[in-house]
Amino acid sequence: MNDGLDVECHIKGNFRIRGIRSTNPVAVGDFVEVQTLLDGTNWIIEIEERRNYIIRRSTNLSKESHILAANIDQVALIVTVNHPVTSTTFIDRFLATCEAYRVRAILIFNKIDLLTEEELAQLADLRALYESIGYKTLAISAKNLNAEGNTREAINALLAGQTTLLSGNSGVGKSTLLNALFGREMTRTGKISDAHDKGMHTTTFSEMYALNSINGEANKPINPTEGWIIDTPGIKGFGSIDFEKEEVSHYFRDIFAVSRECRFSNCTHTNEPGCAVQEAIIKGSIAISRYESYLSLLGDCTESKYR
Ligand SMILES: Nc1nc2c(ncn2[C@@H]2O[C@H](COP(=O)(O)OP(=O)(O)O)[C@@H](O)[C@H]2O)c(=O)[nH]1
Ligand SMILES: [Mg+2]
Ligand SMILES: [Zn+2]
Repeated sequence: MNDGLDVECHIKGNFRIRGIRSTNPVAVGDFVEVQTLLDGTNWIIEIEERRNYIIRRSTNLSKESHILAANIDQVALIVTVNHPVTSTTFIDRFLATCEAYRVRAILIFNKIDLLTEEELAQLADLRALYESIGYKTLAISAKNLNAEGNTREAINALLAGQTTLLSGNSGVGKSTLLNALFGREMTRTGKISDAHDKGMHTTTFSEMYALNSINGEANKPINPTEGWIIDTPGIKGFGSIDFEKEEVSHYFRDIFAVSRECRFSNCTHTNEPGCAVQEAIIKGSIAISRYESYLSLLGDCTESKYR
C-alpha cells in the first residue's frame, strides 16, 4: 500500500537479500511490504526487487558493500567551476560511473554568483560540452535560488516526479540547495561533518525527502508521485567501479559513438592506426578533456591488473 504515511518499522536481524553482501539489508528508496503485529509493531517482511541501486564498497577488507540508495531515476551532480574547482576528470569519472549503473545523470553548476567573466565563459563552454554529449545541465546559485524566479522553476521541472540522488564534492552547496528547495533547515551547511566517516563501522546513512513537503509544509502527507530527493551526507562519490579495460569507452557516450568507425574493433583509442577517436579529437568533435578523463580511467584498469 502506498498511502504516504510514515511508519516506524523493525527488521529481523537475519534479514538478508539473496546475492548482495551489504551492511544494510534495507536501503533508502526500497519498496517494502510491512506487516503490523497485534502488539502494534511494524515489521518489514519483504523487499521488492530493486530497479537499480548504487553501492559504496567498504573501505575495510570485509568486501561488504553499503547500498546508498535504490530505485533512483536520476543523479544530480552538483559541481562548481570555482569555489571549489570541480575538475572535468571528476565530472567525467562520475558520469562514467552513472553510465555503468545505468542511471541518468544531470549536471547542476552551482555558485554562479561568485564567477568572474572568464569563469562564466568557462561555465558556458562546459555546459555546451555536456549538453552536446547528451547530459542536461543547469546553472544556479543555491544561495539565491528564489531571488530570480526562473532558476527555481527550472530546477523544479528537473526534479518533478523523479527520485533524484544529490551528489557532489563537499563544499559545492548540496546542503544549501536542499535547504533552499525546502525552505527550511534540512541539513547543516558550511563545516563538513565527517564524523560518520571515521572508524571501521561507517554509520553513514542516506536520507530521503518528499518533494511535496517543499516550502516548509513538513507535515503534509507524502505524495510519492511528486518525487523525492535523496541526500547522502558525508559521501563524496560512489567509490569507483572496477571497470574492464574494454568497457571503459562504453561509458563515454561521445567516444563510444565514434569508436564504431575505428579500424580495429578492440581499439583502445590510444595508439592504434585508423583510430576514429583520435581523428575526432584532431577535428575537435571530441573534447580533449573528455579524452584525458577516458585515459585516466583506462590507466586505473591497467594498474589494478598488475597490482
Ligand atoms: N556565494 C555562494 N555561496 C554558496 C552557494 N551555495 C553554497 N554556498 C556556500 O558554500 C559553502 C558550502 O556549502 P554547503 O551547502 O555546506 O556544501 P555541501 O558540502 O555540498 O553540503 C557554504 O558556506 C555555503 O554558504 C551559492 O550559490 N553561492
Ligand atoms: Mg553538506
Ligand atoms: Zn579507436
